[in-house]
Amino acid sequence: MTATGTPIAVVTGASSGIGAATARQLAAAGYRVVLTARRKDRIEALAAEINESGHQATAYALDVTDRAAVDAFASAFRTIGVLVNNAGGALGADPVATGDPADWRQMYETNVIGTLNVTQALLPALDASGDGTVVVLSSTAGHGTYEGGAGYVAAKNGARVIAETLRLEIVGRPVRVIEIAPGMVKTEEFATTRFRGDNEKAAKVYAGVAEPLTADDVAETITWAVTRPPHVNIDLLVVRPRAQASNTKVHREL
Ligand code: 8X3
Repeated sequence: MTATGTPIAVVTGASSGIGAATARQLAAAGYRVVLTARRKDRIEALAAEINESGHQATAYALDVTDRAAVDAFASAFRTIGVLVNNAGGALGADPVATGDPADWRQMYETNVIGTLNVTQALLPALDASGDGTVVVLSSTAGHGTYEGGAGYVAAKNGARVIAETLRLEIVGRPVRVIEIAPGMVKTEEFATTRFRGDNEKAAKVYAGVAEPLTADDVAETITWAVTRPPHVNIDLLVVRPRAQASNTKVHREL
């Protein structure tokens, strides 16, 4: 708790998409939200928007793969109520035979090492709150593979394993570990980042899908899970659009 008694929620990757939507919703739910991302201008603008709406937010530019920077960030907090490990993403959709190892490495760095860095650094402050919550945004990709997905699937399996293992290791301490695994979510950047700005390829991901999930849909599931009473641990919440029955079975109206 802070001096004013308002619990803090740290959201990584808060500059857009699910992270930004989660920051808005957790702020509305009564948390003082700390927005982190590499792009300072974006998180500062979002923090200003949240503050103007009467809620509380601050922005802190942070690259989750930079451990020294993460440690410096963590040293500013004595207690933290919630950590949402949202920073991550996909790069490329090439088959195993031709995938770029540099893409695989970068996905491991952001999705796995980034989550590890921030979770390790903030765990003492989460513990100190007496009622902490760690959220790991994995993906349905962390629960089943698909052609062209191996690099991302491997990285999201890593994120999933952090959540599962940490929950075992800290049982008895006052910290919950929640994994949220979204399927197809249409955000402004996920697919265009994956395809390095190729809008045509990015559009194909969602082609003919009547209603992919939105960032707000996922932020609602995160906020719901986080705001359950402290003794209730939502271990895993898988959320997909109705049109997506599995990673490889999507209804498209083309
Ligand atoms: C995103 C889901 O299907 O693009 O995390 O791997 S998918």
